[in-house]
Amino acid sequence: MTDNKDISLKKPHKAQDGDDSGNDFERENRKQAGILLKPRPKTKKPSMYKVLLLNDDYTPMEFVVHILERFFNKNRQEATDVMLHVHRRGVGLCGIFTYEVAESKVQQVMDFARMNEQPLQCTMEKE
Ligand code: TYC
Repeated sequence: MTDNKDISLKKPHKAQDGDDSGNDFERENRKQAGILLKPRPKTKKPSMYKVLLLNDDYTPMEFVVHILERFFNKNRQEATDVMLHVHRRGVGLCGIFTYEVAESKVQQVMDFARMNEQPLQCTMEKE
């Protein structure tokens, strides 16, 4: 048995794209009115992760620009802007991805830096 007191304690359902099934309160009211409810889609938006580059005193600027073009599909101007941001501020955003993609980008950058004997560091954090 569900009444409004129970459902008010739950996190309200947030409608996503293609979900016209309404929030918990609307659904409860429709149910009470005897309206047949469409089941909610059981899809969830994935958590997203920022991939960040860290500054250091040794990695050449041109190498960092190359990384941003090669692994983050930036054009030369975008790559240069991000690189200079990292150089000046210490950290900068390369892109935002699902967990698996972010993890793979970090691994590719770290492998490529190590292969080229550069100390460049790349990390990810939950958005
Ligand atoms: N600070 C480096 C230099 O002066 C350039 C650099 C930029 C290094 C960004 C790392 O993520 C980085 N050569």
